Amino acid sequence: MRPPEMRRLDSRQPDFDSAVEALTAWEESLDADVNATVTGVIADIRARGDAALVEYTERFDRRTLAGAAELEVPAGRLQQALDSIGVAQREALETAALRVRSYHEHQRQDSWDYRDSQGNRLGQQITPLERAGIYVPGGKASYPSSVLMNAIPAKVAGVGEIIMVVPAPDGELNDLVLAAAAIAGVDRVFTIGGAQAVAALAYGTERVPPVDKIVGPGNIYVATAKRQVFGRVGIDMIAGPSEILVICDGSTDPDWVAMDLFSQAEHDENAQSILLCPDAAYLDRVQESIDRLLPTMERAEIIRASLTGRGAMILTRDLAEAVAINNRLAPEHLELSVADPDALLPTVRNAGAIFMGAYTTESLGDYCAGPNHVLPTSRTARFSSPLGVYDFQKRSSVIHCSPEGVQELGKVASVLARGEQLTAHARSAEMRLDESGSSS
Ligand code: HSO
Ligand code: ZN
Repeated sequence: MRPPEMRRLDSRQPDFDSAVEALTAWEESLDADVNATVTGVIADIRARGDAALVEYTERFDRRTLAGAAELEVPAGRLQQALDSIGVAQREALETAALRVRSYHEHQRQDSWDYRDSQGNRLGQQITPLERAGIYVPGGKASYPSSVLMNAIPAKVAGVGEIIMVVPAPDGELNDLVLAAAAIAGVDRVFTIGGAQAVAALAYGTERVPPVDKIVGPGNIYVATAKRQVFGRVGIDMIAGPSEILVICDGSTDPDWVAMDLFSQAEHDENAQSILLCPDAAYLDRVQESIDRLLPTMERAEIIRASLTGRGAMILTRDLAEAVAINNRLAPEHLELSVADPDALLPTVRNAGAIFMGAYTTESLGDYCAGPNHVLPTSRTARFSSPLGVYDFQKRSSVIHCSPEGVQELGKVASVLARGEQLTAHARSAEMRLDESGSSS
């Protein structure tokens, strides 16, 4: 196999701006057929509930079911999975879970209030969602680490019940996924997938309880279904292919950098790995590492397709320019593989997660450092954040006016309401004023 030549760009080249623009070109195809199919599936689940859910599951997952009861994984099965996996896997999952929990505990928001100068109390009350649904894909992207990353923030937020759905093609279930669910504190698991699972979570069936929010990645049918049920329930985000952008000053072992680029490339042919460095000779050295290491990789074909398709090496004038380009691309993961990452950190505006220094490979963040690995992709890091406890907590405003405190507010509200010709608003405020007759 010929080694992959990554696209080379130079920030001094005349068409550099449009070359960077071209790197961002990724649109999840909004397929009209998929959209129509999903609309049909959702309508069917709403109309026929469990009966439809059983039919779709039999058809798409090649199963024979006696009834909807068989779609729920018995409670004891999670513990059984946990007992069945190897000690090393179990200990690693438990360590990761502990660390992810500690990190997310820092994110918990508390209710607050204060008193204004007139004695009114104003505040914000935090309430966890009652029920959250977690979608876990079947097949090659069925990651136990993602079960931890989705369920633990919900648990820390205090969500009342966590419902997980995961398809079981041919009846096969991944024990590591079930073990992770047990460790994370998932309450109920259903072996359903696709748009039908999203519809069941959004609307509920006789068997599957309706949830308030659906999180977790999935294929185009799942993503389309999440878009369609949004509004009825909350959703986390629509995740695009994984992305890594590495900024190097030339001091990191090029083999390390090559492997970090591979680590996201191996997720998917459409994943994007980009390297920025002000030293052209160093880019050559990383390319040599890629050529040498790629044949040793199990997922060599996927990595090759990703690196040659959407990957790039960019020669920059200096590190400051590298950060400026990063800010334009707003990647999911940014590695600052430089001797002094703290010097660059304050200049980073857009990145889902920032990995500091040569030792902090992104893969540690994927599994066990503590922060969440569900991150904004496709440049959405410009305006959105990692999945967190705040995604499972909501806020209610609290207003408590005293008899004295209402006097000034009542006058202000009355004037504004009359300006809007909303007389009932005005009078309800005025009735509470001392000088008003209470029925005027
Ligand atoms: N890097 C992925 C998450 C993951 N990696 C799961 C390994 N397992 C998110 O972009
Ligand atoms: Zn990963």
